Amino acid sequence: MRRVVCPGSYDPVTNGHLDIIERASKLFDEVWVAVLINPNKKGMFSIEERMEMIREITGGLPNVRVDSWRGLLVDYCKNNGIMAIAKGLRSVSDFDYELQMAQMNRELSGVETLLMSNNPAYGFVSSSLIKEIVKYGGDVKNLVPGAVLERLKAKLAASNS
Ligand code: COD
Repeated sequence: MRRVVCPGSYDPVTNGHLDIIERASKLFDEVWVAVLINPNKKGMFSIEERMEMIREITGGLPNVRVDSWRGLLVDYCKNNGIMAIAKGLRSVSDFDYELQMAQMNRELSGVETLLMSNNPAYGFVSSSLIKEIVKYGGDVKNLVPGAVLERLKAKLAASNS
């Protein structure tokens, strides 16, 4: 069983994330999408909301499951028999950061990291930019799945009421 993890904050999941998850699902028997909990960072969406959105948009991918984890990613991999970490690369600055994490994770546990070139259509997409644009009334409908767009609009409406 070849099992890979796609880890992230996913606050919220974007089309860029989804592209990586879909492509990983064609390469591995199982893809575990893990929402990593960072106790020092309060997000826009709760961990449960993030997981629900990912579940909704990956419902058509039978070998994808969604989970959350607080702690080191390498411990999550060890506990769950995960052989590799799949990440997307958008830019040179992503590369510097991702390479450092890949090397550290390999040093800590031997787990391999697969750095996948991103879909250029989403090379400029990040969860933080999406949230900022939505906050100021911008249109992100081509950049996030429909289910995520609805949740973003609901959050905006709630914060304005
Ligand atoms: N196109 C393609 N890929 C993308 C895009 C896009 N537009 N946007 C993001 N991605 C990919 C990137 O590979 C990114 O790594 C991943 O999706 C997740 O992105 P985010 O923004 O949701 O999440 P990050 O970058 O905040 O996630 C960082 C982790 C949570 C993975 C990292 O901090 C971690 O592993 N934390 C656990 C604690 C730990 O083990 N720390 C030691 C690390 S060495």
